[in-house]
Amino acid sequence: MCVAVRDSCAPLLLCHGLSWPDSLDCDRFPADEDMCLASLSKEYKHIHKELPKPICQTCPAVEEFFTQKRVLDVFCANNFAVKVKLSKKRTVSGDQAYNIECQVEFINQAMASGTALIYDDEMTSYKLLWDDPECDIEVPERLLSSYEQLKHYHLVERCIHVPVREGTEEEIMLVHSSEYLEVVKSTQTMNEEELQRVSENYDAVYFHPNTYRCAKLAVGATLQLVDSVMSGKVHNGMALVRPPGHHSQRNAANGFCVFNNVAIAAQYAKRRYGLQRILIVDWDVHHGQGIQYVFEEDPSVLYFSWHRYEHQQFWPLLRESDYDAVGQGKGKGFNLNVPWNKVGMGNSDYLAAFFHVLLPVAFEFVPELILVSSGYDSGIGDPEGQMNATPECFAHLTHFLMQLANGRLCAVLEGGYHLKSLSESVCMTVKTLLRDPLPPISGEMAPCLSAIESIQNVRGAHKPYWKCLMYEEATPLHDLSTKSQQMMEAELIQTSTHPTAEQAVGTTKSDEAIKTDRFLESHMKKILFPVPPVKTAAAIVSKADAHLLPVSVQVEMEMNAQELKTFVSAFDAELVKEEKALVCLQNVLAVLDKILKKKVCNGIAESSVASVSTTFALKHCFDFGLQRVLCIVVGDMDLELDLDDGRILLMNICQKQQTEKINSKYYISLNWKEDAERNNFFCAVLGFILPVAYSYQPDLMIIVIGPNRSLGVNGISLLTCLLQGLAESRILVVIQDTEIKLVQSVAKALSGVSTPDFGAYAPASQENVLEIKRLRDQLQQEWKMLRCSVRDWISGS
Ligand code: X5A
Ligand code: ZN
Repeated sequence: MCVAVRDSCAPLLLCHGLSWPDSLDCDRFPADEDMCLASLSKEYKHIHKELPKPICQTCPAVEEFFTQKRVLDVFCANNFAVKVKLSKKRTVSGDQAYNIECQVEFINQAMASGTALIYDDEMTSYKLLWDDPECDIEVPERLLSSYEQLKHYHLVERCIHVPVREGTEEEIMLVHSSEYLEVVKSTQTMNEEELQRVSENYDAVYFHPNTYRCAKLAVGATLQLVDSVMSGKVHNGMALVRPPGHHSQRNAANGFCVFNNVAIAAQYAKRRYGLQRILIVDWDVHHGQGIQYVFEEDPSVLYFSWHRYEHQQFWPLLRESDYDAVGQGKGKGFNLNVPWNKVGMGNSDYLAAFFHVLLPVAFEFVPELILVSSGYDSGIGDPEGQMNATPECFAHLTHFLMQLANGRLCAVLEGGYHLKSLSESVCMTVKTLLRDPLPPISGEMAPCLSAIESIQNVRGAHKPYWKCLMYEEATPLHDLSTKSQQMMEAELIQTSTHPTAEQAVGTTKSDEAIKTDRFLESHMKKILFPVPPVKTAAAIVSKADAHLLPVSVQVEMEMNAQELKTFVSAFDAELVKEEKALVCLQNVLAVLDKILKKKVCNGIAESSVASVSTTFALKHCFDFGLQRVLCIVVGDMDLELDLDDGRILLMNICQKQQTEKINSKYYISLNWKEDAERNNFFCAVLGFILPVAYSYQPDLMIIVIGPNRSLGVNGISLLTCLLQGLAESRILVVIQDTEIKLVQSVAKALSGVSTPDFGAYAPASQENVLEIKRLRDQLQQEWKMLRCSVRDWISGS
């Protein structure tokens, strides 16, 4: 047995860069069965549940847990565990034999914490040597100022520094041809004239004698990041690299890009770690056509890109950047393009694309790793993008992606040409990777018509490939609101003589840039806030269960009983007499008070009188001066609340039809009929609850979990995790029945110690989808982030 364990695990370990630990090479190899195997005792069962999903897919799957033979104890000390399965197999000769299948899982992956930051100032050692107005925005200061700003916010010291290395020729050739590699290599020794000549062979590219060295470092930095995340050394990380990569192709440099860092990383991760599903999110404002070409026919890499398109009038001017390029052959459905046909897209447009396109598909895809082509030319003030997203928008985008792939996320810099906007956005991304609470997202939460047209068209184009889009309208919109304007502008360009490009650039651009500088200076001061010293507080009925919560959770023990009595008696004299009810109230108010006073971010409280507790909690919130509280009630519970003034938005997720109450702006009843064990809740959270919550912009959220809940632990975790982007993560979860498993999961979700497993994706039933559609029709006029088709928009405008 032991030999079998070693023989099957050692190669696996090796592929994670670890060798078989000497301590396990004991005399008992190859002794009798199970000498060094501890049998599985009851209390280990939950540990098994919490292990991360296997990341090496080349190893045999374990269908069933082999309980008797387990080496967990021994392996724990070595940061990994083995699951073993014994199965009978028949040999050709017909004899019986045993097949032992093992799987190594890293315990430290579940406990890994930390964010890698990869940066080396050597990547600032090349620049444009001649005049070229198209290329002069890609400057070394892009890296320098980003890194400076990270230092300014003390984010560098909070990250784990990982050194860069050169990517090898073999690695580069995972995507590029050897001929092209030789061309790039040859530029090292060229003089300026020769460099200029090579550069002219490509679109929007310049070479410098140091370009080759930096391009190899950019590849190597990206792969170092992938290795750090995949080995469990860190959860996630960011690589600040130059040159960028997403435009470069097998045989060509393009758009400032030399080697395709992210595409190489995806191929590398597939090979080295046997990954079967990688998600690439390209939020750069340009279409990463280079990445699209590499993975067009590959269903194991899902590529998402939004980009300034303007009916193909914007660089790189490609037909295949439109929404109908869905992938080819086996890769159909795995290429998602969201073309922006107008400039000026902002926070709400980007969020809408996430809620209604990327996130539902991504949760259905179940990626094992996320690579972000992290370009910030989609941010405000960028001369290329001309978009409006403010830096905290990238915090929210990052936060959503962190809920996938067990939190394994690698962000790799691409574009971004307004230095201040770029560096603030980089900081917001890194800060979020470090799990700080997010600043509220600014601006009116209402996507524009043109954004919704694009979103509707992508959803339609992908209807055949994704269950979450099954009930979509499939006919594409051809009469886009931007078309006529586009024609007029095209005509103007043809008929009028242009002002010289230089004039236009020289005056307006720098004025614009200075304006953005000033705006961002004050904007960042407004939105950043001190982070409470403790993330999560818990007040539970049975204090004996405290050890079952994540260690970082602060358990609330006492509250001034006299203070509470006075507070309660002013409200309800009867209650003061009931000792048990008082204790429960005490739990809820103790946690809430800490949240309001910013001693903790969020918290959880058990209360057998959840509805009374919630009423009290709400009153306490308003006494404290809060303006908007989002209250989500899961299960059956009657709350007598005054919902007219908009200070409370009450959402009730329950099984039974609430006939007596009708939906209104501030009272929403979501009928969710499904047994709690199925994970079909994704579409409700992404397509309905999140959009409403983001439209409302609460100051605090209370999630109340009552009896007869129609959501399982997974659904509740998902909800808790995703809502944390709002209200500076101020969430109070009140749980009625004392169910330690649920308390544990919620505490885990709130504290962010690790990304909970939301369970396998299950599509929602038609009934459920129709319920969501019905609610969306009813409410999209009030809560505009719900809009995802033009029909919604017209009826609502
Ligand atoms: C990486 C990147 C943009 C090239 C623009 C050329 N490239 N007009 O943002
Ligand atoms: Zn770009």
